[in-house]
Amino acid sequence: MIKEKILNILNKQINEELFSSYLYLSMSNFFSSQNLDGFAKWMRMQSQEEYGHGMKIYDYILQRDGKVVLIKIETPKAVWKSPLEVFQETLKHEQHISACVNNIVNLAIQEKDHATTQFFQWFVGEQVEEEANAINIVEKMKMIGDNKSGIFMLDRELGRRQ
Ligand code: OFO
Repeated sequence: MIKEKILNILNKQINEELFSSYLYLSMSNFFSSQNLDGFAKWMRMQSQEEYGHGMKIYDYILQRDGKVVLIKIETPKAVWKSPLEVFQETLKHEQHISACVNNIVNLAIQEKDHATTQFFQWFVGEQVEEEANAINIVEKMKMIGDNKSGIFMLDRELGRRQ
């Protein structure tokens, strides 16, 4: 049986992942309103990925015979100053998620919950990738600056995400 402390932090993490999904959907919506369809597609796919992360934890709790508790998802921000600001916030948000994942692993180790420690290794690896993707886009956007054709090309590149 999963310990209550672990169960609570896992339920909180479902909420974090679903909020991430909601935040990225809001960013996608913002990009659509700016006619940046490639960025919008990238963010929409990211939103779906985050939903998947939440459900991965959801299924894990059920597997461990725990109780899933769904809590209120906050309203995400809807307007940003520039595409660069959107991706800078994405990076900041992913760094926050990495800290949440590390806290879960720390607690699982402390509570000698080997199953949760092992299960969360996937998330540890995923966060390295998520942060690297955001850094990569932020750096490209800084290089491009206000150059419209650069933004157009990056929009096209990100729109190719499958
Ligand atoms: Fe972006 O990795 Fe989940 O939250």
